[in-house]
This record gives sequence, C-alpha cells and structure tokens, in this order.
Amino acid sequence: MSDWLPQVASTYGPRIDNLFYIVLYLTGGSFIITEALLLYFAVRYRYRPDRRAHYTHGNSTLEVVWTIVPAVVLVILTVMSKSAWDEVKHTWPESDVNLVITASQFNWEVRYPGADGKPDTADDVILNNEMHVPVGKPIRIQLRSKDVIHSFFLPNMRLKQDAVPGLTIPVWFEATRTGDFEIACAELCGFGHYTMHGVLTVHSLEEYKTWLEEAMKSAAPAPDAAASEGPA
Ligand SMILES: [Cu+2]
Repeated sequence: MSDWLPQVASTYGPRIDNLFYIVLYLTGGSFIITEALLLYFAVRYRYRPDRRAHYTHGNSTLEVVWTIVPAVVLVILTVMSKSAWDEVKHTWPESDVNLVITASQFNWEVRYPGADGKPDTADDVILNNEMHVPVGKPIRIQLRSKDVIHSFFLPNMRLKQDAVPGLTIPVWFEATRTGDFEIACAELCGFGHYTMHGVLTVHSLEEYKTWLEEAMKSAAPAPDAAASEGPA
C-alpha cells in the first residue's frame, strides 16, 4: 500500500508521507474497530420480545479513558509533526533559484529574475502554467495572488500553500528526481478552477542552466524597448 500516492519527489516528501500513514493507520484502525463494535452490539442486543431495556447513567471510568486516550494520541501526533512542519514552513534555505509565482483566475504566472537578479523588472523570464527547476537544489518561491485565494499545489513535492491576495508567502522545496510533474490549484477559486494546472519540469543542473540561458536570451528586452519602458 505504498504506491497509490503520487510519486514522491522532494526531500521532505517522505517525512510527510510517514505522518500521513501514521494518521491513516490510527484513524483507519479506530474506524474498523468502532464499526465492528457497532455491528456486534446491533446484532447482540437486537429486539427480543422477552427482553427489557436496561437503563444506565453511563460509566465515568470509561468516559475518562476514551477522552484521555485520544487526547494523548493527538499530543503525540502534534509533537511528531512539529519538526516536519518547521522544516516545510519555517525554513528558508539559501538558494540560487528564487522565483515569484502569481496566481490569478485561472493561471499560474512563474517569474524568473533576469540577468539583473531582481524580480519585477523588464528582463524577467515569465512563463504561464509552466515551471522549470533544477534537481537537488532548494527552490525558493514568493507566492502571490492577484484576485482571489488560490492554493499552490505540487502533489509530487508534497507542497501545498494558499496564495492570498495582498500577501507574499514564501515557500520552498527541493526536488529529488527529474521529470515532469503536476502543478495544480487546490482551492476552489471560480468557474475555471479545474483548468488551473500546469507542468513542473525538474531538470538536471546542466539541462536547467541551458534552459535558463535560452529563456533569458528570448526574454531580454531590446535595448530601445528597455529605454522607453512605461505603461503599455
Ligand atoms: Cu485557483
């Protein structure tokens, strides 16, 4: 039962999968036990003409036990997930790959700083619903939204983060394998929500450098266009 999740392709992905499976087994096990008991009691205490109902005010010991056990389990899960959460949400590793991704109805705009190394300038490389990154390097993303709340979802990287209008939210991941992976929106954001997906291509480092050079060449503004830059 390990390959029904999307193929995991990030450094922190396996930790998230572990937590997922622990929670799944705990809740799945509890579900099976409680349903089996329900079925057993329904049959065991079914209607019989000669049997009278028995009235009870409950059992304090039982109630204390079934309150404390789940509470302790929850505390343990919280402690176990804290370091994974910190790694994903509260770490900001040094990186050469710094992207700005802007969600809008219904598009992912992926922006690479051009030769000047700064985003939001004329030489940016801008892609729509397409993202290229190198394998084995942390990728830093500043996540924004132009209109409504979207959710930036890279299932294979086990990365999901809401994009909220007015906020710039930092996220990161490091891919562990090359290939094409899905970019999806995980927040119902309007009628075209289902069309809001793209492709993340993870390249080898060499391949990525070649790709970026080519992309920067075609994105670099002609010298006179840069000079007369203004509202279009
Ligand atoms: Cu969306």
